[in-house]
Amino acid sequence: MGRILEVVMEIHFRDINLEPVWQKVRKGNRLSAEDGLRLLATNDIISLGKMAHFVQKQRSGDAVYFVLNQKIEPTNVCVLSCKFCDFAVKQGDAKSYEMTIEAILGKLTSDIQEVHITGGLHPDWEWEYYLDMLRRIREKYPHADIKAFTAVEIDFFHRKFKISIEDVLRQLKEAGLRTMPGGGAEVFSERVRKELFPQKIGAEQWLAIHRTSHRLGIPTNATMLYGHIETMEERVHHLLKLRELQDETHGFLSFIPLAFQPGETGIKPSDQYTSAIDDLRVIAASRLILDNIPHIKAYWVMLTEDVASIALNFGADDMDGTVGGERIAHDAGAISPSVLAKEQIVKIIRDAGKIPVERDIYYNPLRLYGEHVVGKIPYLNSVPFYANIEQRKFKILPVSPRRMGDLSSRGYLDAGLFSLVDYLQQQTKLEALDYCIATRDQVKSVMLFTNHDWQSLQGRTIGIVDDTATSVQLLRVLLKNKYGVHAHFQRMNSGVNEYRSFDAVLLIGDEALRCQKHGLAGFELIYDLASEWYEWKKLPFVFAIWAVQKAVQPDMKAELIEILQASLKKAEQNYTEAGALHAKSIGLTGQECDEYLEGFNFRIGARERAAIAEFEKLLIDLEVMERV
Ligand code: V47
Repeated sequence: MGRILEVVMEIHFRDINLEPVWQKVRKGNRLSAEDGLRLLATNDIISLGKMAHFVQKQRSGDAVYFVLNQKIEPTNVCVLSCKFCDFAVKQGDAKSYEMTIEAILGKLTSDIQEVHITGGLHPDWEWEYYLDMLRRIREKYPHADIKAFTAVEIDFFHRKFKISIEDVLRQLKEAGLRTMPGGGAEVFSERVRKELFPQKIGAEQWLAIHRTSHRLGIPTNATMLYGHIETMEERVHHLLKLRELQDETHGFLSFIPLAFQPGETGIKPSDQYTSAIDDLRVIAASRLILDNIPHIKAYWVMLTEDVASIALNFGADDMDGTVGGERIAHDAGAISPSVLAKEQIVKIIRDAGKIPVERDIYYNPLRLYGEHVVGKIPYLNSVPFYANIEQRKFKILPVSPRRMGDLSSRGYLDAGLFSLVDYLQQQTKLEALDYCIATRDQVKSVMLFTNHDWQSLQGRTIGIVDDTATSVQLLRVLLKNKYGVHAHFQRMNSGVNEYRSFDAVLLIGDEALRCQKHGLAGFELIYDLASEWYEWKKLPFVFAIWAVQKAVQPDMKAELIEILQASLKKAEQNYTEAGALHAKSIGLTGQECDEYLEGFNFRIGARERAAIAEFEKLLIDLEVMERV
């Protein structure tokens, strides 16, 4: 077996202006506008890419996401005349088209996971038509999630139909809207707006609409159209405005840099498209500046497959999807195909050395196309196992506890840090290792936020964050067996939620930690579920346990144990250092990180085994689980 190597990352800079930026990136410090300009000006593309890839790995491990999606552009008739757009035409134009709902339904198939709708601002269509479009899609394809209408369209509906922005969004959500695409942002600059799209909404309204959307529980994406007449300063300003809003709402799922296609727009000669170098610079700089947006998309439609493929090692962790026919970029001369087969996307991602992860609209993994995949709970308390991990053959997939259980039950994972309930349910297939995440008394990251004492939760509705597998069962056990109370549980979306519509909410992981520190608006009381368990049973609580599939070869298993042991040992010498990057990303100080990680036991001992047995017994009594 090989010797365990120190996991260090060195970059040999040709552009020394990048060195101070790298120092900040390594420590998880925020980049300034000046740093952003250095990134966008550098010719040291390889060093820039390495910095962005470092951040990408921290956030997404080896995963690159894609979705089986179908783009629908219901009409190209548009009341606006933006100079950069070759897609829009006026009513009556020989190239104009209008799709009926039947025609839209005709473009969908049952394997489609995401329907992406965006199009021209049609002067005559009624409000009901848009609502009906969403309802009929949901009716015919209930498994397909809808991402529809950019902020420009939302603003158009608001003005045309005299409905407030909030009501436009509420009604669309009720009709089936899940998320909003990021288009229409162009570049946040009044100068550019006046020149290229004077009739279109500006930065303030675009951001206000996304803010409202996030508040209503509709996550969104963000874009930036680059490579036309914008300056580097305007690019950086754009990214900083997005980062600012994300700090406030946490509602952006992904950022998509859109490479300008000059076509016949007249803004630039048609052969002056962006260079691959500039595309990679924008992707990498976005990953580094947007430290709070989870995903960066390499939108192959505009980048080409070749550039998108390289971007997967330059900060991008998402390929968008199969798309199924696109017109906005192609009408402006994009040379990419207008559809990619799933197999081609999988190949591009594999060739980039990543795990192809087929996802849903919220980035929950549905299927994996890779080998030797180890699941990682993406919360601070799992960091000791991964901070110093030397991966060797293994690839790391960050995935919520509940989804990890699901992927494992379908044979997609070799090993992982499983939520206890999933391990207990899959004991016939999984073999436990001696490592776990167990509390001593409190946990600080599995918290119930409410305004009611335990007894008064009787008959009330508790919102349960989508990620949890074990915590929700612990809550059930506490309510029933400790307090004799029955409450209703309702799963919440991943992403942003309207927490106030519940009598209580159960949060876990980083979000719980953040809310434990800063409070959750609308809720006065916070219960720590591990403290509740400890008071009752005088035992630790084991939230997660390391396990490998029994089918995994013994040498692979031994190798995994060896590298886990080494990572944990190193982390235990200095929790502050091991968790620094992660802790900073959720607003914790080094000392808070240290105190938090000190509160766990990462190895299974006699008391942890007793705690597992006790919890298993309670679950069987509650008929949550059958005896395995
Ligand atoms: O808003 C228009 C841009 C956008 C051109 O949210 C052009 O997941 C390049 O927003 N060259 C629509 N771009 C596409 C879009 C999008 C794409 C993929 C994923 C998502 C998402 C969103 O295309 C428009 C506009 O900014 N656009 N003309 C052009 N000539």
